[in-house]
Amino acid sequence: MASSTIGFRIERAEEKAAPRIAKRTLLRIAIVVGAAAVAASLALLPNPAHAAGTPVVVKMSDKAPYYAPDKVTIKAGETVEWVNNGDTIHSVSTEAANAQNPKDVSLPSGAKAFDSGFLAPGSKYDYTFTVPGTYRYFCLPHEGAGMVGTIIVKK
Ligand SMILES: [Cu+2]
Repeated sequence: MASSTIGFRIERAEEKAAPRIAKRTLLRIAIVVGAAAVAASLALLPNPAHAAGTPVVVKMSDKAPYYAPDKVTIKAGETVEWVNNGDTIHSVSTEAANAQNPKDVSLPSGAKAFDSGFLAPGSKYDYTFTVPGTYRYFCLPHEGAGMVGTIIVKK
């Protein structure tokens, strides 16, 4: 009596588990297919930097121009992606408290400061700008060397 109850429970558990695994597998396939479709569509675009939904890329390097381009104009809601192409750490910061020169930082009123933290060579930092205005930012280790940039966000 007791053992048949246990057996029944195990059977029920297996029945429940089976469709869950199948759904997960389907989800994984969908993600892979979706990612492949996105990659294929990006490859076909003539200027991915300004295509909807793709970030504008600013390359960071160890010598001037440290941020390339150092001045970028985007629309509100667009994303900028900083990519560290150098051999040393870099960062992106609008934290006035961390700047050596207050002129190297500016934020439109209502915008919150952001800071990437230290980015190792090869790593990236994305920030989506929602508040229009002019943003001046700097690299924490290299502000003194002139590693500063500007993002202008239009409405
Ligand atoms: Cu730097």
